[in-house]
Amino acid sequence: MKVGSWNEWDPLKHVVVGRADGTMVQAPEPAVVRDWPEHGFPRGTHGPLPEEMTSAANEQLDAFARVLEARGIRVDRPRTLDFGQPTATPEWAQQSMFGAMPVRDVLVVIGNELLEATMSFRSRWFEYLAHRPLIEAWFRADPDMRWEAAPKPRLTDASYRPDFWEEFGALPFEEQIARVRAGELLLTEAEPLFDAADIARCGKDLFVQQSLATNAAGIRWLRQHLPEHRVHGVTFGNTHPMHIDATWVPLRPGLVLHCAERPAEEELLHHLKVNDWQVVPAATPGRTDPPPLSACSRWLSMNVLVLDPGTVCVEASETAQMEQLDRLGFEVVPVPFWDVAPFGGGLHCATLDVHREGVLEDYFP
Ligand code: ABU
Repeated sequence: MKVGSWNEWDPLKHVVVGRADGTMVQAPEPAVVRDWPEHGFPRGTHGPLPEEMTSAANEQLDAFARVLEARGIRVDRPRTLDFGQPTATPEWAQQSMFGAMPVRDVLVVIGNELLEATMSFRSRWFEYLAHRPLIEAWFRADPDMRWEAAPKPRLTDASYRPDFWEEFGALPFEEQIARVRAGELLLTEAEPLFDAADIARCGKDLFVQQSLATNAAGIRWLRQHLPEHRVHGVTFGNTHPMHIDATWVPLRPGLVLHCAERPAEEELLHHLKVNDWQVVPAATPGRTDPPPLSACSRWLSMNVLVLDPGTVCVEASETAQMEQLDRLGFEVVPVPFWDVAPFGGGLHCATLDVHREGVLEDYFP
């Protein structure tokens, strides 16, 4: 048993695969406004995702776990909690939690360190508890594991721009993008906030997206916490940035898959180019619509899980994405996963790599 992973592509030995049970359409909170009347959740309502959707998602999650185990990869699963229960801190109360499917959002392994993210939604404040029994067991089993948790945020109203959703939604596209580039989105800079899924790991270099879940103070905290790394704060031309792993996906040394609809900053592209990295625009997704009951986009098509530098798991219906990765020299493992998408994401979102073989390398010397 070893906790250790430096990047997104070294040979995967141990992974967590999330669970769909009890996932909620969250109750309203400053960070979250849901309005899905066509699926039975008009604005202001909340509740569990339908039972038949949950069963279908769990079947695909279980099947994915079996695919990984058949390749000799150890798979752990989180526990589920009663995500429908109200929660509170001394400073706020929230009518529901969220779920335990997108493990990637909550936790990240950097070297031998397991780091719990701050999270930035009140409904996700306690989500780490779904994973704590696993983390405790790893800590007992691996004497070299470091266990860190970023400062637990207060998430008072001071952490959110008031009326953000109404005001931002009314802006023209170009102005929305300018706000994204300036880091003037939902979150204020009152305290460090980040979701772990905004981090893409490339050895010594960590690319961290400033987003609706991650602020500049969160990126600064990561930079100070990881002094041996180069932590790059990055933005993309995406009006609703939320997690980097359907936008900027390192596949192996020298190769990043990039969502061309969400252009990267010139500075980031230059950084890769001078180090001979190739930035490849991802294939157009097969689907035209986002998943139901979800804040994710159709670009989950590129939310792949790399098993080793030559092997990648891709959602089984995304044929263009599979063909592109095949042409790039990968063995492609098709994994049916679209029924999981409403529960918070794709194959990368649903997982946490606990152990990948390999050592810290500098890919951008
Ligand atoms: N949470 C990962 C997916 C984000 C997106 O669809 O862009």
